[in-house]
Amino acid sequence: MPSLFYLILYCCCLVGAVAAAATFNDAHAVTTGPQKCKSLRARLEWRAMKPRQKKDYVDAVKCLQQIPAANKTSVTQTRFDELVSSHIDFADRVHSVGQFLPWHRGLLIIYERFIRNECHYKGPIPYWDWSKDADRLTHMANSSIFDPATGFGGDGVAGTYSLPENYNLVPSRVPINPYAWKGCVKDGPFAAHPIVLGPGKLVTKHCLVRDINDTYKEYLTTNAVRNATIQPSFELFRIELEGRPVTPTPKMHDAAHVLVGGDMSNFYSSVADPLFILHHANLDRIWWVWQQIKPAKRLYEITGRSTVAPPYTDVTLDFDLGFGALSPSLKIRQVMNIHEAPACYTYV
Ligand SMILES: *[C@@H]1O[C@H](CO)[C@@H](O)[C@H](O)[C@H]1NC(C)=O
Ligand SMILES: *[C@@H]1O[C@H](CO)[C@@H](O)[C@H](O)[C@H]1NC(C)=O
Ligand SMILES: *[C@@H]1O[C@H](CO)[C@@H](O)[C@H](O)[C@H]1NC(C)=O
Ligand SMILES: *[C@@H]1O[C@H](CO)[C@@H](O)[C@H](O)[C@H]1NC(C)=O
Ligand SMILES: [Cu+2]
Repeated sequence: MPSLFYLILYCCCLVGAVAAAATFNDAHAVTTGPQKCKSLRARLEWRAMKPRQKKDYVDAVKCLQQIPAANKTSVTQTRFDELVSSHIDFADRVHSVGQFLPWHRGLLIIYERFIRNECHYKGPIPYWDWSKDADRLTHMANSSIFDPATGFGGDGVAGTYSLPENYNLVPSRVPINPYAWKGCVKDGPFAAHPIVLGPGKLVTKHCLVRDINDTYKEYLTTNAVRNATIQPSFELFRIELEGRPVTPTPKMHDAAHVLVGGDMSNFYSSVADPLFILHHANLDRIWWVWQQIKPAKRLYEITGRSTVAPPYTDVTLDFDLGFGALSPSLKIRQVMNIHEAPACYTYV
């Protein structure tokens, strides 16, 4: 089982943008106290969204995949690429550590800001509550999240994609799992969009690849969620959710990444699959559920190492998350309470 973990991928983040709240830049003003929100944007489960909202959301993602990068480089052509690139650059530092959840919450906040400010998206950020699917006996690929018309497209088509010959030549702490690249997604809204980043740290133009594997369903059930939310401390909760550095079986973060497979299963470049945002919004929601069980203690509870390798240091609320050229940094303290700016969202 431990070998699974090396193949497993990671995750990421979302952002929930809000309509009328304080702007992101306001929140960056030099200030100490909590930043109030004018209103809270609700994040909804994908299936609770109306057909029109789903279409608008997909259009917003496509918009991000079209508009030019703010800082065009040889590898980042679009705004969407810049999100993928930030995760590739930070992946080794923001998984298996105390800042795992805050960093991904921050990435989603930035993402929401992009689609709202640059793509004029006004609707909710969706999350994918995979437990609704995992609790059933049906195949995961039958979930409506993978529906070509009302979802994100389906499984990869076998034999339509091969990893490049040199896929393991770029040094990476978490190698590409060569057994999770069944084929190109041939239906749904993202079938025609070429991905330029990944797999992993490679830069190769390729189709969106998936390899849906029901083996991981059992780690995504309502019981699995409960096993996390009953944990008494942040560190125990984070490990039960993330499964890192090492747990004997896969945990939810890794399980949904590897269940989808392909791009989504890669530790570095998983943001390339639009489902990344919905998966991380769900993890973020589960963290919020855990925080709300004992808000007085948990709203600002952050513990764990901030470094993956020695010398170890402990994470604090003043830790700078850092997103590279993507965005000004955020301190952990700024993302702990989603009802304060710059977050200003809630889960329903
Ligand atoms: C999956 O969906 C297909 C097509 O709707 C259906 O024929 C099949 O029975 C379903 N199988 C499972 C196990 O969910
Ligand atoms: C699903 O994943 C398991 C565990 O990694 C693996 O043994 C199995 O071959 C995979 N199934 C398919 C159809 O790829
Ligand atoms: C939940 O925790 C129990 C007790 O440790 C364990 O037996 C069970 O396998 C866990 N279930 C999941 C889905 O993680
Ligand atoms: C653009 O990206 C490069 C490479 O990541 C970085 O060195 C530079 O600071 C960035 N420029 C801006 C304006 O963000
Ligand atoms: Cu991640």
